[in-house]
Amino acid sequence: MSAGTDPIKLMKQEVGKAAANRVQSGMIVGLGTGSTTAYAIEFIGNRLKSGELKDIIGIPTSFQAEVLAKKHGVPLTTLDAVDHIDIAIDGADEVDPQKNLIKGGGAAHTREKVVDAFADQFIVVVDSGKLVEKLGSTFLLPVEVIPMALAPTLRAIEKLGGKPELREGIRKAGPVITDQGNFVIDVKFNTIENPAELEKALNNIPGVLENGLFVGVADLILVGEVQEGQPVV
Ligand code: ABF
Repeated sequence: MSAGTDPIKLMKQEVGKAAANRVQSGMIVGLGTGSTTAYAIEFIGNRLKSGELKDIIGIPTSFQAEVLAKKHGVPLTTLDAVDHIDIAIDGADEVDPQKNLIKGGGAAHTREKVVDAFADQFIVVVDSGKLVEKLGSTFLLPVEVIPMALAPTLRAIEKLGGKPELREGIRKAGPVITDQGNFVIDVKFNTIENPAELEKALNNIPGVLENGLFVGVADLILVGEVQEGQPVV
């Protein structure tokens, strides 16, 4: 694998490796989405190939995670076939000092929250640019909504003080469609003073499936940063 000399890529690579090194033989591992977790999946695959790691099985949180796991030889199963998840490794878009997260930049937060919250230990892998004092400062809050409820949901989110926008595809015209066949609304809140309260209020809107606030779910945050040009975790 080569991350070239790009410090951000090197940082993501190092933090992905650090997370992969916490996986022990025999574990059931939740596999997240995003470019940082992609390195963790690749390193898990490398450890399996070298024989250093044996008998682990992955639970993917998205189609992207599934494709990457297969590419790197990480065996997969589903939640129906296990009674626990030892470790989940996943990325985030923002992390606050209380380890609360905003996730969902990859439109996969619904399945991610199921796997990450179910795991005995949820390890978040981020570069230092994701650390914020207050959630919502740098990233819009994703909300997954069933298509027929889009209009009333937009109005309900405005009543909560948010500025909602339907997420449009970049490569493909039209709204982004999640793995569940739903839409994603990205919401600007001036400040998110009480993430726990907002997470519940949003999920209480009829038609909302899940939102990207992960409150009290993360157990360990692995942060990559670059010091004197070298990535450290
Ligand atoms: C996924 O990882 C998403 O929840 C989040 O948007 C993304 C962050 O990706 P990256 O590591 O590429 O910044 O879990």
